[in-house]
Amino acid sequence: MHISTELRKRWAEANRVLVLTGAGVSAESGVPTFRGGGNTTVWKGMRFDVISSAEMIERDLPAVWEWFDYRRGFMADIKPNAAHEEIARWQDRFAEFTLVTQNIDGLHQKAGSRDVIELHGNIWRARCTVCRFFHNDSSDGKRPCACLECGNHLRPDVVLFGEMLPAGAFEFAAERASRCELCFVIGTSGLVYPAAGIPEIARGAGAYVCEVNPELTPLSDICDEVITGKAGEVLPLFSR
Ligand code: BV8
Ligand code: ZN
Repeated sequence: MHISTELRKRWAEANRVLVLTGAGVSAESGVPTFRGGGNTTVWKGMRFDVISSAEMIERDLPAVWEWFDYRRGFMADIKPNAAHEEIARWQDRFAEFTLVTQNIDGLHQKAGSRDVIELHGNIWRARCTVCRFFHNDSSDGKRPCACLECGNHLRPDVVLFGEMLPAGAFEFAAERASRCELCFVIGTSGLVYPAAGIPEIARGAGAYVCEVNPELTPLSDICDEVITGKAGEVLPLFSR
């Protein structure tokens, strides 16, 4: 687990830095990863991109809630790890720092990160299937059984497979990626799009791209540097 002098130099001189995270950054907090994006069977023999899909909301919303309530159950008392804490420190170190996550667990925010771009939503929020009502139940953990505005069904405020990302979220992340000098790709298998396209945009715009992951991924080839290791062990090395 080594940080090159090249990376240390760029780290010391950078003003505009972007970080993209995936499930791997929460693995050391006890959140199971998806082991390779959509086609893993995760729930009652159903593939991830089936139970977490737009079609399933239409076909069987209670089943979708069952799946998300199960995950909320074990996510309720998980804590941020050293990787989340280190990334939170970076936001005040660089003139322009952008944190983009695919994670819906809210651990970056729990670690103190502000303005987190949640590309795939947040498991602690619910929204109405008809009107624009939102309910953030990270406060009391209880979710109303129907929309308090119009009485229609609520659904998890997460982006499911086949659904568009939150308006402007990807565009803002892509814009920041196109002007960053240093881009970190931490704990993602790089299989789910358009999120996996962000490091490609940064690379295309001349940024130095560094991957932190115990394994190689499809994104490793576009990286200037690959640090093979766990995020919770590698990231704190930067502030040492
Ligand atoms: C869309 C929320 C437009 C829900 C999620 C282009 C090409 C191919 C397919 C597509 C394409 N464009 C669109 C698609 C379809 C699809 C897609 O990408 N499919 C994949 C499976 C091929 N994309 C979509 O549907 C997206 N929407 O494109 O809209 C549109 C709209 C209508 C019609 C057409 C187009 C929406 C995708 C978002 C889906 N929602 N999550 C929920 O959680 O239930 S995705 C979810 O899975 C996560 O958010 C994340 O994105 C992904 C899991 O990936 P990772 O986070 O990387 O986790 P994974 O387990 O795979 O890997 C973990 C990594 O960590 C590993 O590499 C491991 O080695 C490493 N690791 C382990 N421990 C550690 C570690 N690293 C560091 N430290 C450690 N300790
Ligand atoms: Zn409503």
